[in-house]
Amino acid sequence: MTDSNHGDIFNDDHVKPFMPPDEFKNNSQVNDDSLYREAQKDRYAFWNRMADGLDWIQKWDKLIDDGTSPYFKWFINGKLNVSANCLDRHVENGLGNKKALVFEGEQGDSVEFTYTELLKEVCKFSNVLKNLGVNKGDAVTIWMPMVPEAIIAMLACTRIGAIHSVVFGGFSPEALKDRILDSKSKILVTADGAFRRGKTIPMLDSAREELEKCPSIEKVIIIERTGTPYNKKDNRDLLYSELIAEVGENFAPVAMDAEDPLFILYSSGTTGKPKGILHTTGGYLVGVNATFRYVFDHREDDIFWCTADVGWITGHSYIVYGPLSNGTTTFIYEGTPDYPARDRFWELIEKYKITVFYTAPTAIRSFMRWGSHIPAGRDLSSLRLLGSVGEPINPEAWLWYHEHIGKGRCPIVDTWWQTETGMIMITPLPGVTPLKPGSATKPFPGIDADVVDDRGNSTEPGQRGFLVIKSPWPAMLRTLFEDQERYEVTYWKQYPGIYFTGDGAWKDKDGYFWIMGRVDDVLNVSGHRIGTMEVESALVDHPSVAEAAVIGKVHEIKGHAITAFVTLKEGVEGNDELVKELKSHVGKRIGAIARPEDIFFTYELPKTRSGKIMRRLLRDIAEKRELGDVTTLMDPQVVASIKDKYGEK
Ligand code: 7RM
Repeated sequence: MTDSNHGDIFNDDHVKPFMPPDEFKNNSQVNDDSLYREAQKDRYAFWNRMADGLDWIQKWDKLIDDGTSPYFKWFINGKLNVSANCLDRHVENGLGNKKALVFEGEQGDSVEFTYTELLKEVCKFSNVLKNLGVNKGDAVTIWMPMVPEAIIAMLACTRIGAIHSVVFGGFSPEALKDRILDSKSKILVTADGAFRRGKTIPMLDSAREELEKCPSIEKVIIIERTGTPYNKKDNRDLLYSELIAEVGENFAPVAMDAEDPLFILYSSGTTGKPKGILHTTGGYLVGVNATFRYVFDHREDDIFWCTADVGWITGHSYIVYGPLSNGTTTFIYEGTPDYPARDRFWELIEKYKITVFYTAPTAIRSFMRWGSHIPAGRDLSSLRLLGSVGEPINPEAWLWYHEHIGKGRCPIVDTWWQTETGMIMITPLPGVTPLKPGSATKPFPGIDADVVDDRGNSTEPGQRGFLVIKSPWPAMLRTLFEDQERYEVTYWKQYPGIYFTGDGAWKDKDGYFWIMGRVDDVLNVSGHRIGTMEVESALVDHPSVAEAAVIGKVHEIKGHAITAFVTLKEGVEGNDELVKELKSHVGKRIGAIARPEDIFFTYELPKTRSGKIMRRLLRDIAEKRELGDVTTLMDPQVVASIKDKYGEK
């Protein structure tokens, strides 16, 4: 362990579990331990049955090939199409007039698509992509605000068998460029601009220069969302509205192999370069389809709202593929919770009669701070189930959510998972599992999770260790795009044959998992994963900066607040002006979410004798703790000087 808490004993004796309310239990998908028992008896037979729930063009001849760990294959020789599973089969089954996607814009505008209508839009956009030369296996980058076209574009890619790479709309043009270069996308789908708290933010126009550095991009398809002006580049830029007006409304879904790539999603790691997490077709869809059904207790009349952006894995799996493959109505909102007023989310729940609401602890902590009188002013009686994802939820926030949003009636599913896992891994089943606020409870049926010590042995109850997954699961990442070595080193080297999550955790005497957050240098800022190294690389590439160390200071609302310690080059003076400049420099390199909250200049960074920056010390200073062991420090003077500076602020 890198941490000073090694060996601590935890217990939850003070926790009184919340039982599933009878009314919920009696109407739920599962209300006994049958799924757990089925999977325990034979994990593979369980996944086999889960896969049977999808439409396969050709059935698999073997469930899994695990002979070449860590390169697992699932549903060998199975053929299917993701968009056909999310759309066509529901229309064929008589759900054509059911709402598939409901959208509300920041301005209060609203659009709804039935399954028949969404299928038509997806077919049209598939034709557009095909006409532009996009084929099976080609990469398409999608950099968009939260509008229906983002989802239509994703589904159209899956219909053709093109690999989508959705880049979060809040990432900067430079971050977009890096991801386009890595994936070698031919096409970029983007917008003229995005609405943000009543203002418009330019998108395409802001990316103009960076796109010049992307030789793979042949065409840019533009959704005109805000009317923000941009210079149209001849022979490259095309309007979405014009393109779809010219094409047919049918497009036959392409039969994809279960192991054909479905999408790449870039995620922060411990180096400056983001990792291209690769998911494949069959296993991913089986995993998100089954977890959506059982974790969110799918019911025919649900209106499901996951507040994530489609640019994150939560959006991929539980706005798009999980809900739609189950024939659910999925709701999306373009804006933020505090515009035009702080009751915007509750207004939407009231207006659309949302039944299942899935959000992040950072949002819940903001709602708490704004006050319970705000949700109290709206009718939330349509809600029946709540979810949490993205970081550990503190019991105080859990209890507030349960009382003030769920009114004591709604179970909360605290779902632990990662971009890499593709699907929810540790979670309650809401009609079955007694809930303990702050615990993600137990592994989903078929998931072989454990907490282990340095040597890979299971820890005793209450003993802190590392969270690992000991057997493969269908929606697991298959590799890092064009970087097998990094895939092996990051996830499979710590414990051979076992997937290393990078999270610390402990189990209690009832086998409940308590996740404690990352053990590596990845920060969690408002539920977004940001690598300390990414921010450090952005800082050191500024001409005034010699060296930088970035830490996450514990923050009440955001989880972590980014704090940077910077040494400047000879002769450069550190002043407020430069602080501002560096903050905006990082914003430009990565995106506003990665802007440091505080920057401190120091003549040296605290380092070990081997030259490793001691971020732990900086964290202790930032959080005003007694400093731990400093004996390995190269120059003890440095700490005194940093402490002085820190105190000045
Ligand atoms: C879904 C998502 C993954 C990291 C993961 C954890 C943290 C996510 C929870 C959680 C405690 C949770 N994917 N995390 N969910 N920690 N309880 N319910 O967020 O790739 O962006 O982040 O997020 O540290 O490793 S992610």
